[in-house]
Amino acid sequence: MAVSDWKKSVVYQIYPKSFNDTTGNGQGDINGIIEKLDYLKTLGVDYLWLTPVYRSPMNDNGYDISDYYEINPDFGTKEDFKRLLDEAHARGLKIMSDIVINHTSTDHHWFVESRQSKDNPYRDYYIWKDGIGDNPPTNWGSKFGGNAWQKDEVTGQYYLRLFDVTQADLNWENDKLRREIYDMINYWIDFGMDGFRFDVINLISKGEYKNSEAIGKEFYTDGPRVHDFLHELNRNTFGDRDGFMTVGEMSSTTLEHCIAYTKPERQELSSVFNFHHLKVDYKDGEKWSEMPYDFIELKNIFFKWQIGIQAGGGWNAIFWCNHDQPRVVSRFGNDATEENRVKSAKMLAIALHFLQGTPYIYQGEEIGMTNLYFEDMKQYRDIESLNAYQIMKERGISEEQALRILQHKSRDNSRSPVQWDDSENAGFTTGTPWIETAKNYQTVNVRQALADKNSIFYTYQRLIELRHELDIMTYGKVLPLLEKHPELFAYERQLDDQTVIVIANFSDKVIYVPEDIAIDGDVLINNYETYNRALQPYQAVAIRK
Ligand code: TEU
Repeated sequence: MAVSDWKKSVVYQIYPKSFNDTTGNGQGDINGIIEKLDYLKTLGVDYLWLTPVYRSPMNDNGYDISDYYEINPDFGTKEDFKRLLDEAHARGLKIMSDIVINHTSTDHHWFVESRQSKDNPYRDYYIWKDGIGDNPPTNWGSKFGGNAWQKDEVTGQYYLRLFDVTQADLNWENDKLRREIYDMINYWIDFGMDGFRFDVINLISKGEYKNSEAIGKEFYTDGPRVHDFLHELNRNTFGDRDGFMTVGEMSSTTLEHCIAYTKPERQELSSVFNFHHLKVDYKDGEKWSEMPYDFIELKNIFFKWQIGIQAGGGWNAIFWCNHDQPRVVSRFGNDATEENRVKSAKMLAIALHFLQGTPYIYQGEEIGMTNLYFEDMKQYRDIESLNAYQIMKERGISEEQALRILQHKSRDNSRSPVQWDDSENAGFTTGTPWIETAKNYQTVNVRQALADKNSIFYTYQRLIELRHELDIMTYGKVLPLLEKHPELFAYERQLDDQTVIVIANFSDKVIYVPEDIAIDGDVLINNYETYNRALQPYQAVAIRK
């Protein structure tokens, strides 16, 4: 059922390169998405978020755009994209496009022009600075390793690149550049788009260019004009379009800024992604490390943001996984046995989907796809992972440990082909996939999931139905329970005279629910046949009281 209230919507994220290949070239494409629209309609989602399909050299799989107005031929034509919009709309599905306006590919004609000379009309579309002696303008670090400034021989100046050397940061202080961005956004809105995900959008306002005690985040994260720029973007593009949903990806942000980004009266964004909960297995904040995840910290972060955003009148995305994160069932669940994989995947879904916010389901999460456990560096494709491997070795980490860390943290874990069935390459392609398919595709696949009424798929389908039906899931007050309990994730939602309680056992042991927690009521969803105070391993239950 199409929901009129966007706050009751559920979003499904598609990474087109790994979703479904209809040409046999080993890469997913737009026609492959069209082929699966009925499957997504069966799941019950409302929006489809496509990661970038614009023209790109694909150094960062599309997050390095070289032409905002053209579709990457690897994915298809603009006519294919228009047909996807039409076919989705015919099914009551909406399309949210991922747009990268913090940086472009260095292949973009703006950058090709900009680097020609210091007085080129496009020079100021990017951030060029003189070095200091033989050193870069500042000591900032790139998120993909190395210094954040790249020296360009043509003029001898450095350009800022917070990500890869082939991703040059745009200069949002330039009014003409901003106008070009707004014109492009309006082009795609007029084309039929229903929403945007804005990549690293809280990095667009760079503050002072000074040396940092760390890697420089403090100067450009949630920068001095970021809210002005977002308000101007809103007013010049999607702001007055009813039902148009936007979500900003916020790198290393704060609760206060996220409330400001999403309070409707500020006319900035509808919602935001933040990632604090996905750093609880970073040792001393270092992603490329080994550490069991901190369950109490995970709960603390969830509840801090749930209560803070709700009190502040903002709106959050709620999610476990995306194309940059490892598979959630391997990370916070248990993929060691088939029974634990299924039980813990359902538990994680139930624990998340009763929270307040817009739920995002990453492709394959609905069937419990797992990490890949690659054993050879030749299997990896992700630029961040390949850079990280070199950096870990330079830090003295052994090849064996670096490979083990990648097995748990690499973005490639979520970028393997969607497992459609048990045929070769899991039905993803008739060719050679651009990245290997997970070994377990013969048992973990969509066809098996649809045929099994007890599969993870039907847990997600039921949770989406409940989100559409029950106002309490969208508007209910969030009350944490058992915040310091070492195994149970529990909370209540309250709306008018209704209460829903959710209790999830994150452990592989039988855990007893304390007597002061009332668990009587009618079961909305349960990943076991029955429930009582002795919750079974990975049992989750939602009860309406
Ligand atoms: O990611 C933002 C970002 O900060 C990434 O470094 C990501 O959080 C990190 O890889 C997690 O370990 C966005 C896109 O989602 C990502 O795919 C792009 O590579 C990045 O921006 C640059 O556009």
